[in-house]
Amino acid sequence: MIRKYVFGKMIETEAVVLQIQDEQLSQFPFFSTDEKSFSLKLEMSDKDKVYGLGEAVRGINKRGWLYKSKCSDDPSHTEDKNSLYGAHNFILLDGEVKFGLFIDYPGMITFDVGYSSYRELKITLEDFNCEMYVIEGESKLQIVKEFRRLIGTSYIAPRWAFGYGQSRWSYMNADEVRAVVSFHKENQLPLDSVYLDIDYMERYKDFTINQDAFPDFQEFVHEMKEQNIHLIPIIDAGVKIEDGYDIYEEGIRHDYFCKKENGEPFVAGVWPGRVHFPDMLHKDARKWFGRSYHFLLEKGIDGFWNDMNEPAIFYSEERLQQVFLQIQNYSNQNLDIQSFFSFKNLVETINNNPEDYKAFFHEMNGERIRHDQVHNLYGYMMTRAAGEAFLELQPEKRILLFSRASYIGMHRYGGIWTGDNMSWWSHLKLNIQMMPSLNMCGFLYSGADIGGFGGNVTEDLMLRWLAFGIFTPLLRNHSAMGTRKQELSEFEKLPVFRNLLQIRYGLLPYIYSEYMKSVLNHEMYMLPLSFVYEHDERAAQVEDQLMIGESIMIAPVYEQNARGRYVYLPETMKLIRMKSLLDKQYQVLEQGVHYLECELDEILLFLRPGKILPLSKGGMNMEEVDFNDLSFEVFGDRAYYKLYQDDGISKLYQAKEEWKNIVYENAVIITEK
Ligand code: MIG
Repeated sequence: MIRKYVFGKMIETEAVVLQIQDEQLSQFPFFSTDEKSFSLKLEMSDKDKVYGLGEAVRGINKRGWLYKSKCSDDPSHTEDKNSLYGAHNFILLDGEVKFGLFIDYPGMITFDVGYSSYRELKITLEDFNCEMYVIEGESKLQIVKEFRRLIGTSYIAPRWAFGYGQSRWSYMNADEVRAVVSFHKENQLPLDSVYLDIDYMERYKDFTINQDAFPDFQEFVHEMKEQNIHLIPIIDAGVKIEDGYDIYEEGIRHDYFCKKENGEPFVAGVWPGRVHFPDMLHKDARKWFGRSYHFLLEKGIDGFWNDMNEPAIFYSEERLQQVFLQIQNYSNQNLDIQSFFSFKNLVETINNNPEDYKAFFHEMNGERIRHDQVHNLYGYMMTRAAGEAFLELQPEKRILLFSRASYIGMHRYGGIWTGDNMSWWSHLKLNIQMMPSLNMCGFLYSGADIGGFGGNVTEDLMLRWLAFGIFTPLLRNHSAMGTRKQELSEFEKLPVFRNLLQIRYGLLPYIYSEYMKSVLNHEMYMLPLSFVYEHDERAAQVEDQLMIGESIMIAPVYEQNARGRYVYLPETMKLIRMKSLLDKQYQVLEQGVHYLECELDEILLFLRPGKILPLSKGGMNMEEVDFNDLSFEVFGDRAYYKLYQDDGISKLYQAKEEWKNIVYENAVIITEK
């Protein structure tokens, strides 16, 4: 049951796909306003839990903290923060009353989830123009399904994008990429893709190639394809200002860049130096920017990651000038301590400064709108630009696409990665806790930088992170310039990494089937336990185990030096302790809490009663995985599984979709169509 309430006149976000009649505002269940803002208040009981909010810090139950929906380029994902890169305005209250609430509003929202007062949920918007959807259902999962039906089917990634991807900021030339690929091949480490970070471009200009580093790019893409490796280039939001650069000149000629109040294009500084931001919210500009991906598509590229699209601003021309002026003033004074700190602050607040986001404008359907009012749509619309262009340019094929900034609605065009995390144990835990919240909001194809982006990884952290990462749809090892190298070639325990990746490729028939089911049925691929065991109070306390699809539960180890952990089983399950696809040990465990050992070279999988886990024999890349040569793990005398398969690359209507019933009875497995 979905109820829609319309307040004022919202700037259209196209987050929602269902047409719903709006209700009388007098029926709206919670509401309070003051002069300056628009806020909803709701009393919570002590036991109520709050889920949702997608990409956010802290636990699965969001209660007790304050979150702001404001796409932010902030590489420090510590628990004192309020915003990350995405703005996902869906929350689900689970208590005496149970409902979901989606606030469709492109500006900033504050979700005070029992932070100011533990018993109060308070949501504040900067103005009155928004649409709200109140969603009721029998269970949390039912509410999520309704919500997802409202916002439309999630993006479907090509199947090869479920393979292992290796990334680094940056592989500087073709030979560095070749070295990564040969190392994986020589050491029997599966690999499906290598990512190209900003240095593949000519001076960071979108839709160009650095000719010195990649002399014949098209040929190189081809060479990699022959080895079943997909190259995935990055695309940044800002377009370099440079005479003679076609994208810049086209943008100027057609007037497609965001403008300042005085009508001149807004200038920001990012990686390419001075840039203009394409007006992704302007229909024609969006079409133009999307079509520009053609430059790479025609060279055989079939995947992209969109970065810096909050949009990130290192500096604006105006701010820089102001700061320089003020610094001159300071330099003539004898600084007292107060002015020392304001001087320091002056420089530290140059990047991503809130004032700069008020200094440029979009044109949406002929109307001029100041950026801060629609801030959370920018990354969404950049990714939509690409997604819509792919539909036009390569209508038959799935193209890999994911973004850093996002808003609900973008989930129909691409996935996300969770940005610049650190090589910290706490960020492995954050990854575990964030995944189900992303799933609630429709971002099914998602994942974190495995091993951590910033900081220096250690072998044990890498092993534990990969042991979790093999369950996330996007499985990518990425790390920042200047950090310790993080490719698997850097580690001593190669055989263990090999086994972990082999397990991933073994699990692929299941992972892909469950992912596709969650797309097609508006369900979740990674779930908190309490979304499956709805009335189990104990399960609702568990924040570090997840259900993966319908057959299994996982309990990752995420603490340094831990050689095991406590695991809660909501029902009797069959533990499969895996060291490799061939080395498995089984143990039936009763409902309740168990301390289980888990060494660095193994993973723990828990199979539910009556369920089946299909496994392939693995492979060195997706092409080698035989999705028809399966073995089955079974728990119980009778068990059942519905397996989804398709060709993994065509758009759905021609992807040769197939459902197979796998039935286990009287000790035999039968597969039927
Ligand atoms: O300001 O392209 O999140 O994945 O490696 C940093 C360089 C810009 C941020 C992305 C990261 C990428 C990096 N980018």
